[in-house]
Amino acid sequence: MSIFTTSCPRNCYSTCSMLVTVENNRIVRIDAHPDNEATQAGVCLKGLSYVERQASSKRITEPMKRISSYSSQPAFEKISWEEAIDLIARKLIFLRDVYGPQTVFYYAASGTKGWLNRIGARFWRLFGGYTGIYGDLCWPAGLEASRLTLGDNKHNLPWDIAQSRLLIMWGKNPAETNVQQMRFIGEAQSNGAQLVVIDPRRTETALKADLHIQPKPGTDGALALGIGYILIQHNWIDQEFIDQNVLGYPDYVRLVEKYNPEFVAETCGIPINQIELLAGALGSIKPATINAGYGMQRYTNGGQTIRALIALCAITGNIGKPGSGWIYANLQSHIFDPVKDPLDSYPPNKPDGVARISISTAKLGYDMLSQVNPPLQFLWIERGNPVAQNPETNKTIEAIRHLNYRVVVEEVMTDTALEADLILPAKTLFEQTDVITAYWHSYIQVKQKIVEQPEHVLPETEIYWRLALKLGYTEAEILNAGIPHPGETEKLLSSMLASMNDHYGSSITLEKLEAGPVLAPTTQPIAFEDLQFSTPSGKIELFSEEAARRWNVDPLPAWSPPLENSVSENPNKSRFPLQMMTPNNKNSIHSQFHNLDLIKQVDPGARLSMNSIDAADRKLQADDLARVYNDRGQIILPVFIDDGLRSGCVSCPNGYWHQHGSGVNVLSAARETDMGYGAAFHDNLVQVEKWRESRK
Ligand SMILES: Nc1nc2c(c(=O)[nH]1)N[C@H]1C(S)=C(S)[C@@H](COP(=O)(O)OP(=O)(O)OC[C@H]3O[C@@H](n4cnc5c(=O)[nH]c(N)nc54)[C@H](O)[C@@H]3O)O[C@H]1N2
Ligand SMILES: Nc1nc2c(c(=O)[nH]1)N[C@H]1C(S)=C(S)[C@@H](COP(=O)(O)OP(=O)(O)OC[C@H]3O[C@@H](n4cnc5c(=O)[nH]c(N)nc54)[C@H](O)[C@@H]3O)O[C@H]1N2
Ligand SMILES: [Mo]
Repeated sequence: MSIFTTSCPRNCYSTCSMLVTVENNRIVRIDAHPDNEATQAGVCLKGLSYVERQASSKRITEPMKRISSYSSQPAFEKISWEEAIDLIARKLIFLRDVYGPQTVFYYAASGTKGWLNRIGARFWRLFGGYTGIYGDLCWPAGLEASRLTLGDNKHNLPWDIAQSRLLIMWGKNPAETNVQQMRFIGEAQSNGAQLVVIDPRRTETALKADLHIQPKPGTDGALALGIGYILIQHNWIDQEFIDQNVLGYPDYVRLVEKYNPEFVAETCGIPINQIELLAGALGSIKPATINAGYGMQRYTNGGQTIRALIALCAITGNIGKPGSGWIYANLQSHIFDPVKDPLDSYPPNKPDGVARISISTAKLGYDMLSQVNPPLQFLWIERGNPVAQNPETNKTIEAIRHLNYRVVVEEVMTDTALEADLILPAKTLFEQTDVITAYWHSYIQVKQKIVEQPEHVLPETEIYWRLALKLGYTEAEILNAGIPHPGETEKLLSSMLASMNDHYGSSITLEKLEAGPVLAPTTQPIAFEDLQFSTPSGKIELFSEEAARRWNVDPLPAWSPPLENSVSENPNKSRFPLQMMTPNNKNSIHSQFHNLDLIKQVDPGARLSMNSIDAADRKLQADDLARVYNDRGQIILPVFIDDGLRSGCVSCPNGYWHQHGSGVNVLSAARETDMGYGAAFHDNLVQVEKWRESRK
């Protein structure tokens, strides 16, 4: 029996450090690592379920070739790695000769973190070029809004909020999505802090709040400007902080003039007294922290909304001090970026035709189909499940089926794997050593190889190595492209750590990380304590010329209604009157985990949450099956009556599988956010009707 330090590489705030017990090449126990101050209290149920996940018979452990056509039930047969690599190489050479290398579409998403993820793009670059994606499904509108306003995406270390006296969880639901944070929220509350939650749903987090405000979805920007109006009217602002650190305050004052409480109450659909209560709290309680989640920026006005929220921290002087600040994303551990390897820089859309073409991840299906020069013929997917997770599933499937050949590297038979011609088995987190960073705390961590993988599983790095050899490249050429020899991936990680150490004067080695997590060397425990903002003006920019230039938005954080929303003038509003939200779920990380027995025991499965008023209007009762539809598609879900949900909204978590009929992205639109090229998932109007009565 041995115990190893490792970390959870899922795309999740917490990015827990773990101690994992291994017996006879089996994972038998998972514990929290005591040295990570953010996650030492315990791992979540998903983390515990790795014991089952690692040994699961549902895992794909050999290359599998499709033997059925698309019109029949998908069927696959096992083939050897030699056959698989040979098949791929022949396809690639032929298609590159006929169409050029960009006929290959390389799609990778957020299934796992790790520095070795970059090897994929290096391989396709060696190949001569490829088509890739731009944008991100997750958080980019808010990242860009924070960068434009503050210069950097960073915040105080997680435990600092225990010192806060006023905590505003704005569109964030840590009780489900960042459970480790609840400990520090609890500490703050025991110290007397007030907790405000702003969310159209009465979430598990909202149940703990002193004040829960439920605005109409997509109206938070107006609410923030309305709070600004009251703060200014009562002079509850920090004039000295503003004079020294804020650009564009007089313009902001003019902007908020029309956001009087009556207008804001009407726009957001909330009582005036709640607006006044929140403004009163923010104007009088210090220090205060505003923590925004990522759900709220998945609208066509998401970036501007986030800018309007940060402005509240700026005008009240709640930045750069303990217990205060703006929490969105903490990229202080992403410190390899400034020392970026030249092998990873890639000139996008180079006109000579031997480079990368980029298409939008938010508009994936449409953009895939519209490529003509060259048309896309070959798809390689790893660490992603676009059929389930990208907007407009029916379009995504149409585009995937339109191709000539599809390779999917996967652990399990996902919706996307079911579309493949060839499935290659993927490693798990316990089967290859890598280094990972986080976006909530700022620890650098190792994710260790602690078990031998099943005989026919290869990590992506080795798949690429073998494929490159088969394509006829010499070992020297492959190494030169930055693709490590299969036995030398750890050497590559060590050399990356060494160049990082050179840059920062630090001394982080793999051996050190094997003992426990290490805070990134330049971590500022209190972000912006030095009041240095790397914006064009060097100040916090409420007025941002760059925002206007880059994204064609108002240079001020003005509010406008989202495109497909109950508050906008949308021609389809009468046909589709309900706003559909598709938040994240405690028991899964997007499309991962809920196929496991341990998780099934606690997870209720996909269901449509609905207010009883909206349900009664449609003669729906609990457990009835409802048809949820719009012009993009339909899904059938059991009804869950939830009077904590704002009337006019319905909700079902994303991540459930399309193959079970529960994929919510059948309904969402392939549409970008106002900045950052994110996906506006929640700009989504639907109608609901009875499909069948409950048989319970
Ligand atoms: N409607 C709606 N849709 C959403 C969202 C929403 O709020 N609403 N949220 C969006 C957000 S925030 C995100 S981040 C995305 C997430 O969407 P994706 O990035 O697609 O993430 P996952 O579903 O977590 O994982 C994708 C796959 O990676 C596989 N995988 C895990 N580890 C490895 C590995 O080491 N190698 C390989 N080859 N595969 C691996 C998993 O088995 C899984 O099937 O979804 C987005 N989709
Ligand atoms: N258990 C678990 N943890 C996760 C993940 C997971 O899938 N499962 N995913 C990880 C990832 S990749 C991400 S991006 C994060 C996301 O973490 P969060 O941002 O906390 O999660 P979301 O569920 O996307 O959105 C948070 C809340 O925003 C609310 N919301 C939606 N629209 C609006 C609006 O217009 N206004 C307001 N005020 N609120 C609104 C939703 O009701 C939801 O409760 O979580 C990470 N952690
Ligand atoms: Mo995400």
